[in-house]
Amino acid sequence: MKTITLIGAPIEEGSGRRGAAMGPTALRIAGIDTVLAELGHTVHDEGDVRPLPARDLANHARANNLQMVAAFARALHDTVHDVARKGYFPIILGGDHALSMGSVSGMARHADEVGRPLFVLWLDAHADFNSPDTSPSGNMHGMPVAFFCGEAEFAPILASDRPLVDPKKVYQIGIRSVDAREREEITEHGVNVYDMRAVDELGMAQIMRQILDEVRAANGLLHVSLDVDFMDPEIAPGVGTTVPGGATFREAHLIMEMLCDSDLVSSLDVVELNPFLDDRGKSARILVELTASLFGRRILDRPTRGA
Ligand code: HAR
Ligand code: MN
Ligand code: MN
Ligand code: MN
Repeated sequence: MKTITLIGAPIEEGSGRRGAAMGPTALRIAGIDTVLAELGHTVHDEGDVRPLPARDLANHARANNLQMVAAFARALHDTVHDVARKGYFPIILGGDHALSMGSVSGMARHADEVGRPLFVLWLDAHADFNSPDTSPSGNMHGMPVAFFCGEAEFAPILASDRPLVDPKKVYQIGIRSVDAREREEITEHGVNVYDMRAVDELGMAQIMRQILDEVRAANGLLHVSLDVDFMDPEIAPGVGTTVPGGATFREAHLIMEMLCDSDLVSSLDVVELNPFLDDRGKSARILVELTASLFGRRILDRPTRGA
């Protein structure tokens, strides 16, 4: 059993519209804390992080709301690092995906301290590998992976000596919307991308086995970042950037069960939920279901676990 710390991150300034700031509240109303406690875990809810003022940063024409994004990134970096250092499992309740600039870099600092490599599993329709230089929109929720992999064009959102994530240790599944210059970047940096075609050709189980084998062989920590738009809009409409052709509930569920069996996961972001666009709490409830599967809810006991 784990000790889990819930950290709300009500940021919406990284996306192009309002509503994601209500995400943490919707996940709490959908019962994320009680579901985890019923599975036997100890759950602490830290409430929402308080963004630290980032008045040292000037406005940036190609990085919308840079000050607020940086404020959340700084607060989350410190909080997530602190929680992980105490041996607790942080779950970050988003909030838009720009928050991963802080959560992933906080985990990278922790991984550095314990001398283990950090791997990232990015479940998303989007690669989120734009920088202010390449982004067509300037929306910073399309930039976190480039940021924590150390792309140079960013303003000093976090200290420049922060530990970075090796792009070859980033695994993305579900990708089906990539911008032209972003595509060049992910190839050049060697990000491991399983797009929707790969999911169809290989199947989710084989993809997950490959990834988990890599993490296990390297004795790595694994941070999971779950974007609502990873799933098909039919089952999870509560997100500002729906893309057709997403993961089914069964595929997402299988991922969570395999992650649970692996016992390799150290931290989780649940991001991009926009309750204002949701259909009577449907997407929030699915996210809570998937989180429960990651933490041990199962249909049947399997005779062979962990394989
Ligand atoms: N690639 C597009 C952009 O940079 C859209 C990014 C949307 N990102 C998210 N998170 N919704 O995955 O503007
Ligand atoms: Mn995303
Ligand atoms: Mn997305
Ligand atoms: Mn580059």
